[in-house]
Amino acid sequence: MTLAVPSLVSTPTHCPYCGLQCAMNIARDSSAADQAMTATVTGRSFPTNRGGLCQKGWTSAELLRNPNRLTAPLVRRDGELRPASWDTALDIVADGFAAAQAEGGRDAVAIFGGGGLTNEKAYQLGKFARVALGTSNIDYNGRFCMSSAAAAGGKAFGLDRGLPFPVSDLGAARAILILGGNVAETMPPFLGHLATAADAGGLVVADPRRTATVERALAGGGVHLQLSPGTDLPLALGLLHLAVLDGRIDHNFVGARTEGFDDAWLAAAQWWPERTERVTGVPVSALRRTVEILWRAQQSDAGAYILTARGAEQHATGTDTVSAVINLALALGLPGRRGSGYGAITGQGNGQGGREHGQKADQLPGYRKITDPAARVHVAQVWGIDPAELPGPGKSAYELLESIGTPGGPTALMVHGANLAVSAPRAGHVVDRLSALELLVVNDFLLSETAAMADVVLPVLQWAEEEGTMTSLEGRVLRRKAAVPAPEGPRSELEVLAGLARRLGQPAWRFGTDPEAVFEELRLASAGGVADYSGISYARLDEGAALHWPCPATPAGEPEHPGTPRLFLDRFETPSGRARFVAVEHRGPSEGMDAEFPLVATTGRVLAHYQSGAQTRRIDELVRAAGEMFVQVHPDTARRMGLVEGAPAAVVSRRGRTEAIVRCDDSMRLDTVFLPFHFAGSGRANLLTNPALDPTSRMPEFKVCAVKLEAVA
Ligand SMILES: Nc1nc2c(c(=O)[nH]1)N[C@H]1C(S)=C(S)[C@@H](COP(=O)(O)OP(=O)(O)OC[C@H]3O[C@@H](n4cnc5c(=O)[nH]c(N)nc54)[C@H](O)[C@@H]3O)O[C@H]1N2
Ligand SMILES: Nc1nc2c(c(=O)[nH]1)N[C@H]1C(S)=C(S)[C@@H](COP(=O)(O)OP(=O)(O)OC[C@H]3O[C@@H](n4cnc5c(=O)[nH]c(N)nc54)[C@H](O)[C@@H]3O)O[C@H]1N2
Ligand code: SF4
Ligand SMILES: [Mo]
Repeated sequence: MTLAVPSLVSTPTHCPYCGLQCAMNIARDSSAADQAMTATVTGRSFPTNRGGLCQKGWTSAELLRNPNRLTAPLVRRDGELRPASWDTALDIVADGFAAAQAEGGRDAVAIFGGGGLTNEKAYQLGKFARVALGTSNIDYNGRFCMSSAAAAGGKAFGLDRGLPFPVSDLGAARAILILGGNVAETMPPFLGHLATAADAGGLVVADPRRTATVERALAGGGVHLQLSPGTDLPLALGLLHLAVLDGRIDHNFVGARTEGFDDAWLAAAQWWPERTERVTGVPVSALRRTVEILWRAQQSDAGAYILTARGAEQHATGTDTVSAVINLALALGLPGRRGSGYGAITGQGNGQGGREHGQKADQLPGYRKITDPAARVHVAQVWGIDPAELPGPGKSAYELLESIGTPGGPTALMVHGANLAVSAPRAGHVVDRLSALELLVVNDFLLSETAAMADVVLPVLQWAEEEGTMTSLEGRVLRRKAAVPAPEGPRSELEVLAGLARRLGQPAWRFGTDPEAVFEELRLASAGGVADYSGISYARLDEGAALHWPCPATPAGEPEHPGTPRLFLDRFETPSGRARFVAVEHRGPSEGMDAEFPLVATTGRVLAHYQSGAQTRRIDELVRAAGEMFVQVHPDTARRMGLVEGAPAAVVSRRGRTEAIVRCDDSMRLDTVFLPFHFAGSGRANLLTNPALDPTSRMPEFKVCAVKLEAVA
């Protein structure tokens, strides 16, 4: 599109950051010598953001002209990272991979991916690992993000799509219960979809903190369930118990569309209201009101939703916790019906697509299982290999990192789109493990803390410099467009993988560099799978079609598939077509508080920063908004520990010590402190966190660890 000023060019695309994938236009002066310098961002009308953006979105053009942008490959020589040519850098990486595999076998090389990668990159990365390297060791940071919700969604519904309905459906609901999500800071435009419920007094938020999202609920007369961290599971069991006691079960729905209620009820039967109050800290009156709010909305046909986010999911009991929440939703008759439902709020920009195309240890494209013989045959045929050559499932993210330097563990690792030195649990130990590698390769466009540790850094293109697709939190596939010319020096990740694959002896046709051609192959690989993209094309997306997967190809001459905005309306994707209740028991956090570590630390996000902060800590406006690591604590707790507002403190756990500025807040629970995980160095929240893993999803316990506070001179 050309605007009034002839040299001004505007490109419609989407935000680089979170899963809401707000729509934006990027305008640039095409006559400027450095067009990125002229790039400006404006919000674009779109159902998820309705023209709005958050502070991170508004400032995102700064990423395109960041003075710290990596422009040349870096190779470590004499202990220092020094610029090198692409050929030299790729030769070193390919030779290093070959040497590692000659010594330690195929699995000696590991790949770590990210939920921010486009569908095309995530797909190609999975193929690169399985085919060019033949390694089973590939996993990604989505393991730290959506894995518990995905596992529980799969168990209950036979399919995991974060929101099985469009976000905008929430706008009609009169009641919404959010467990462990602070969307006012993590997806501000999302709040708009909660307005009807919030204004009707129907927004209920379970969070140990009185967050901005909680404030929005309370302003409209809603409810704050200020639970103790790690007690969402008994909270959900207690709510189910109350629903039964008060006769708030949709028996018709439970009878017709579900199975397994009796066992789920047996587990919830012991969670009488007073016991639930004792364990969670939430008063019985608030529990009862929550059930009443949800039930009344469901009965009135205005609709009710239950949503989970990381606060409820990032626990070693995360999968069971989400199962307990889904059980409650099923008992109330919410899922699989128009205007009501359960959903998990996907976090990363491509957190949804990133978990469908094969960068997860146990997965092949199309959300297929790598252990499924039919899936192996299908994908191997698309890739032009023998199914027997495909490796089996590999280790989960933390287990993969932990196995570095152990007998049989990987000796070379290549990272795409994650900053593990900051964001992985027990980060001190993870940094030790990364240091034990023979070869660490990091692909990034900035020198993240992890890139700074690497032996080879490969500078890649970013977001608005290349084409691709993303799949948003509502399962809608979106076009990401090149909105500014790519700078000299960096290469697209597809080119990096192609260059390495060729050096590893792969034929050129198998690792192409054109995103659309990779997408065309992804369509074939996904055809017939759970996440079927075969009916989606760049052309359809560019025409503006709203395509939510599954969207299978249709025979020639027939109309194209319209996509599936709403899942489960007729049947669930289980063999019986019924949703499954999963009976779960409360186990509690892995680590207990004691006299030495008397407080619970929980971790999360603030508005101004994204994830490890690698991108947002380099944008002045965001640094001004939130520049330093802090610990949020009740003033009485601070006083008890000898601390005052604004003073530096050390937060100490059984694994490490983090330095933070004390921020007193009298709405905090006395037993809980909160730390953002966006800061680096000695301010890393993850120096403290507990890598206890969920037995099913292998999600680490990011949201609970035992700590003490100490004054710092
Ligand atoms: N500004 C910003 N936005 C982001 C991101 C970002 O880094 N910064 N990241 C994106 C990504 S990848 C993700 S995954 C999403 C995450 O989005 P959210 O899940 O909304 O974010 P968090 O801050 O991790 O956690 C939400 C809330 O959980 C609460 N909490 C802590 N422990 C518990 C508990 O045991 N139970 C309950 N019920 N609540 C608890 C915290 O107090 C916090 O307010 O955000 C996305 N959007
Ligand atoms: N304590 C604690 N820890 C947490 C969490 C928590 O709540 N508490 N949350 C967890 C969650 S939900 C998540 S999602 C993770 C996220 O944590 P990380 O995985 O560290 O995520 P980012 O900071 O987004 O890191 C992405 C990196 O990749 C780069 N990058 C961006 N796009 C691309 C690309 O296309 N290609 C390549 N090669 N690089 C790219 C960025 O510059 C950045 O350096 O953190 C987890 N860690
Ligand atoms: S809410 Fe998420 S997608 Fe929207 S502007 Fe903010 S960071 Fe970007
Ligand atoms: Mo995430």
